[in-house]
Amino acid sequence: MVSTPVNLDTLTSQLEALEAQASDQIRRADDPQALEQLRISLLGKKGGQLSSVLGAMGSLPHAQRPLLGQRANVLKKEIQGLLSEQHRQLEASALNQRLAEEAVDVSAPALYRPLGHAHPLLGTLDEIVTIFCGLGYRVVDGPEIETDHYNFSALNIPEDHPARDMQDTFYLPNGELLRTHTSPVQIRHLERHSPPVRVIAPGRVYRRDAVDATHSPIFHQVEVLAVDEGLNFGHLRGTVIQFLQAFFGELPVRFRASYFPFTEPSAEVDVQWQGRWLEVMGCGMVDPAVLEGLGLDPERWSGFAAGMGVERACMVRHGIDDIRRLFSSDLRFLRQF
Ligand code: 2NM
Repeated sequence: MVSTPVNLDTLTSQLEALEAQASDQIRRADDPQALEQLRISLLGKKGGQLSSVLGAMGSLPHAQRPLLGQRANVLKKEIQGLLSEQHRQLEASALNQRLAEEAVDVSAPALYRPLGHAHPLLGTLDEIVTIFCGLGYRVVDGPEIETDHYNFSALNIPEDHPARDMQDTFYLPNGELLRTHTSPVQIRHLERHSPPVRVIAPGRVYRRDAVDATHSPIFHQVEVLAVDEGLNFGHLRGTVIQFLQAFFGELPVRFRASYFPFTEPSAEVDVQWQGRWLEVMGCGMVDPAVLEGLGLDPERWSGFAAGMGVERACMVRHGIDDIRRLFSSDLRFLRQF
């Protein structure tokens, strides 16, 4: 193989050509792998373009070698500088591109997620239950289909009482009935638990009432019962006032003498709400006949009881003028609560 003649000028111009070519190629390398390939092709120890020029240096006279070596070194540094600057720019633009792709517009409107909430009636029921639980009462429940015994007889309601009439109570073909109050739950509880007893019985009750602004054949009650030694009307009164002021706020409360077959004495309770007296509860001392029917000695045990309509409490509390709104499922109404 005949080697091409080399001299300082040809090698110098090769370096100059390499410099021009390298800076052009480096500027155009548009990804890190291409840039690495380029580095190998320019500066690689074996077969790199700079190494080829330096390899040819061996044919130069000794005196000329340092000069060319120096120029080659300068070029090597320059190429390295260009490579690392281009590398830095590629990294920076890759980062900018990722940031642009992953950008989140925090000002964009959120997806609409409809969020439900308690129906005002159940909200009211929850509050009532929470207040009595705070006073040490337990929640009990029982069947909505009842017998004449639990709904009436055990509560001292006589055979000829109008509440037993077909006009007032829903009877089933088999002689059972839909409970007209939650008192039967308390009778059932007392059959199985000896006093002292403090329970509340919330639940749905049924009466054959024509629907109007204040009546619905299905409504909800909470009944309260305490049986213990030494309970008197003062305990009843204190408990009722405590509850009503927790539920409605610190407003005036009054008791009016009344009558229920299952309590003696009995009272109706009014609260003064926005200047008007409104009846919100019935209550009384459990009639000794009811206790006796359960095998409890009325000389030893006494009890007090109270009952209230949840719809009514809810309506007074929220200023709702028609009970039918509570059963209408009209979202324009329900969303107000
Ligand atoms: C009321 C009013 C007065 C009551 C009585 C009883 C029981 F089971 F102990 F006899 N439970 N609830 C009662 C008493 C209910 O509602 C207006």
